[in-house]
Amino acid sequence: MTSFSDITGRLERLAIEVPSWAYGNSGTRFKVFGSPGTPRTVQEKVADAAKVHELTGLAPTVALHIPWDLVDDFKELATYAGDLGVGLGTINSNTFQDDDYKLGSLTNADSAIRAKAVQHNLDCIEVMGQTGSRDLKIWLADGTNYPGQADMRARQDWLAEGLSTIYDQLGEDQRLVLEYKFFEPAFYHTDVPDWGTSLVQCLALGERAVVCLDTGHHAPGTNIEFIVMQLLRLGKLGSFDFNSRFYADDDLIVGAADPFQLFRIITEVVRGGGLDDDSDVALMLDQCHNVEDKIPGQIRSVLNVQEMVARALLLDTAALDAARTEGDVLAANQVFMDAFYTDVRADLAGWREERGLPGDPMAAYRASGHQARLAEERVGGHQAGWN
Ligand code: LRH
Ligand code: MN
Ligand code: MN
Repeated sequence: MTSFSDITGRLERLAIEVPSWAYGNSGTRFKVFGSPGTPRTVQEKVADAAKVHELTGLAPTVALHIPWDLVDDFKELATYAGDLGVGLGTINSNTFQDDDYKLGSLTNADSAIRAKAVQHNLDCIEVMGQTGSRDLKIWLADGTNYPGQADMRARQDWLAEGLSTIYDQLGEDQRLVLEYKFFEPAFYHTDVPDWGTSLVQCLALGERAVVCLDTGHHAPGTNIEFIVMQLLRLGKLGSFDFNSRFYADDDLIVGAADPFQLFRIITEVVRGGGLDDDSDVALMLDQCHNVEDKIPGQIRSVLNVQEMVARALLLDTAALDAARTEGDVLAANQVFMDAFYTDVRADLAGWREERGLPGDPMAAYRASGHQARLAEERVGGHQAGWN
């Protein structure tokens, strides 16, 4: 049996990257509700991310989205972040908000638009040089709405071509991380709809091209932990975009909709070595907080991941192996469920306090009055990306 004290070493090393865009106002196509205290600049988003790290010790880096988070001097931004106790992480390349990309970016039939999309990614690599980021994350909104609209096959070839030009410009320690999503904004076909497509494109590129698995990007009922297992087995799982969903790409707080699914996923991460010291798997959040306050929304999220990691680490793997070897289906399932149902909250609270952190970061944030101060100081915050 593993006890809580056996797993604190691994918990100590747990790091969850937070997205800059989680701190901006966001919403649906029906309404974006502004909330008091919303960041007005990239610096303020970074400061909010730093607050999450200060109270949890879990979120040492913040991911940027370019051009949403464009600044004149990224080195200066990195120094600013460092002074607040956090680093700049993954650079997300955005080729979905420019009119030119209406019919696709890296897969557009127009070679001039493809070249523009490639150039944007090369610009992102420049940014990575200044921020010291390891990962360039590419998610494409590319796809079509109607059968016959485009040549799907040609678009795969253009995609391969564009990605390879980008990949060639990466530094030796940098990676290209290709994210997939089964639909939206395109509703008929999407150019990188699934892990298979992402994987084959990455395999063609080389070792430093890896897949990003966003938990909200699958059809309902998909066994996501199987995909996690397979990508880890192949050494091709680059990163996670964690969030949770009831319907499609809801981007709700990770672990909120289906904690058991999160447990199953993290169990496979542990099994596949994704939390080992030498692992390159990056754990990130990709969420929006449409109706709740954003900083505590992010605090809740990283705590949810931490809790589920603790439960997964407590899984009695010896008992599980024994039950499996004996073919005892029910015993194996019971061992698994016992770990899932283990309440680790008190242990985690005590352990946080030992390390000088608030035992209950949510309560600490509430009591700090920080949110009210931000609301007073910051007037005119805007939607994620409107910088
Ligand atoms: C696409 C996505 C992708 C983007 C982010 C804003 O749905 O998950 O990761 O970069 O949302
Ligand atoms: Mn994502
Ligand atoms: Mn998404």
